[in-house]
Amino acid sequence: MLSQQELKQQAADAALAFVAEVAAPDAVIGVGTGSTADLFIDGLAAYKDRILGTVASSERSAARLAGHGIRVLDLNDVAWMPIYVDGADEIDDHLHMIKGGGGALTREKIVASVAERFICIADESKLVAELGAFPLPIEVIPMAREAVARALRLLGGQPRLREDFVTDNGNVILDVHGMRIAEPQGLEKVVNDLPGVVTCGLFALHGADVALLATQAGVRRLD
Ligand code: ABF
Repeated sequence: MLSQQELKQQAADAALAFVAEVAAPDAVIGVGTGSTADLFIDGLAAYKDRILGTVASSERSAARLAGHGIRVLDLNDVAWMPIYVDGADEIDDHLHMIKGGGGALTREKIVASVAERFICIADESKLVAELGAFPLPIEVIPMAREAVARALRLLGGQPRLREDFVTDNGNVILDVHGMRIAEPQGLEKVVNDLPGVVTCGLFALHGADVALLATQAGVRRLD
């Protein structure tokens, strides 16, 4: 029986096959945040001389990349990003995701938006029939916290301020519990439209292109 850590390692290793495929002197790899992404970063070190560099979705991942001597670039200087590799808190079989448990959702969405393909790496416990058991993280500009929280209650959720947490962008996170997410794309639009919301942790309008889900029987690929 493989542990959850070993499963994460398998998913991270599987993503390295995509790196091998796209590696080129001008290729930039988008790198996510979280414990599975950390394992991917460790494996990416072996490819650092075969790519131009990386763009990180958080200060934390940037530090880990730099620790391996992997070049970290400013997104504004990047012309080509064939893949973005990141974990998820939940993913459904349409490859819609909830992300942001680590609080890096805004930069994750920005970097992912530039990449040609989003490769999601996770153990199979993240695969769900319907998103929403994991509280939906929403990054909010601090002065809008209560106004956004009231609007989220009207949408049927119970927002809770993430205590003692400030995002890399200087904002706060509301974690919304109990929200029914029957239509992830519609809800993503509605929440993103609330004044003061920077980003909603639903990645449904642009979900993953490939999911590599580690199971006891090997890595399952969903496209
Ligand atoms: C991130 O990593 C997040 O958006 C998500 O919160 C998280 C998943 O983390 P882990 O791989 O540690 O389960 O990309």
